[in-house]
Amino acid sequence: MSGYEINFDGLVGPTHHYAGLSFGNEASTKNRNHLSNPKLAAKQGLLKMKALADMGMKQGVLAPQERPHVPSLRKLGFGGDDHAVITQAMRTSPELLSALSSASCMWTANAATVSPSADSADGRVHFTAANLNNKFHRSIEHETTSQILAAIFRDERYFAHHLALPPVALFGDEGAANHNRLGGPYDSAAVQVFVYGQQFLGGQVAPKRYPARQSLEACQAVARLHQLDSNRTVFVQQNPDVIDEGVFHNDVIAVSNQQVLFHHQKAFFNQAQALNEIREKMALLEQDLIAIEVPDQRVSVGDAVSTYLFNSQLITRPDGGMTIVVPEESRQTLAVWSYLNDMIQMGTPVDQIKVFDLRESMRNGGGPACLRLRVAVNDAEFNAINHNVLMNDALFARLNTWVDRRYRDQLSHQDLADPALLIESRSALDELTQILNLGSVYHFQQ
Ligand code: SUG
Repeated sequence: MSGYEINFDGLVGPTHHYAGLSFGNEASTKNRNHLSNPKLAAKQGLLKMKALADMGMKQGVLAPQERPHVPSLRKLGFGGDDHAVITQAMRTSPELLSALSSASCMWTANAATVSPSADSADGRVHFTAANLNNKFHRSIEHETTSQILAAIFRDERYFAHHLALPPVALFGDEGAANHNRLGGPYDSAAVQVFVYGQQFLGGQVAPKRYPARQSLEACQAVARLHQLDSNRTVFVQQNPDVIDEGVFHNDVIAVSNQQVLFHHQKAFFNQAQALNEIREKMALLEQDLIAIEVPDQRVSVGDAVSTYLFNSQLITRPDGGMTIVVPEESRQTLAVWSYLNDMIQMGTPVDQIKVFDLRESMRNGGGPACLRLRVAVNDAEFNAINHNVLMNDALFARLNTWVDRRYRDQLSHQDLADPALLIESRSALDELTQILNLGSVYHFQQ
């Protein structure tokens, strides 16, 4: 098989905590104010990255961003030196300090939408940073995300970077969490499937209880920027009823890899029609869709949301078989675990299950798939990226030691105002910049 899929996982930042910031994401709401363990969170993530690298997968690391984000606090009127900014924010608006301290950039599925070069008219890999406009704490991520991506994918002959879309609901964009790609080899043309929550101009159907974060208008803009071919692009509406049950991103109810689309019976609006369009467009590329549809009777939407069965990663191993990477919560729920064990006997390419403990991230609504951004590349593109971010034994050991030395094993809301935390986080990122050779992506003063 030619081409590679590289999974870029977000390294959890030193201020990881539970702030209840994401209305519509039930884990985030439920775990508000629980004590967090940033050190454990980072190590759980690193273990997943290392395990995939050990399986022969290409695995990258995306660096966390500076938090608390003092420049944003200053924009909101908090003044004085950095310490004064933080203590003043804690005194007058602890919620704002918490939002601007969120380590949410760890969920790199929301960092950007990525289109491989085989799909784009100019033959380059296109990246559009997601504006994450629906949630204030995430809306500040895209600027640094763009810089980090540009520091990894530097060569303009191969890589094209687009700024985030205008930050309004009409163009609400949550990146690759609402984007699937169906086809054959990673470096051949495939069908890109954009899943939106709501059409804002002239749309009829929308969720009632929770927000639709992704708009059709954003999907269309990204498809234009990435120069995609309309014969190989599909726009599908997510079922608004499942958004109202806590499916805040499409990757909580569906995941794809090559020809396989693993999804719940209630994932999409007009599901049969959506699958037909995908199937027909794949046929133009001489590819057959393998749709694994999970009946509601076997796994309810509620169980899908609480176990993150669909927030799994489907990866193609070097031997050609596929492994499904699920969080421990999927093993803990009988209906889900029994479905998974039946699924690997169904004769589809998915024939192996791997389970990871990602509890620290899961408690904020982030499973295995949320933690990674997929970038499909050919050989020349692979050689052109910054290889210092690729996981191997040496990087794993270095990052583990870095986490051990730099991270706290407990963090409460009160701790966010601790001036020592700001200093610790900045010096940790400073060292990380050198480990990953990222140049000057952070702009703080040491
Ligand atoms: O955007 N949680 C993230 C989880 C993102 C999951 N990503 C994907 N499904 N791809 C979100 O809702 C919670 C932060 C807090 O409440 O402290 C948060 O931002």
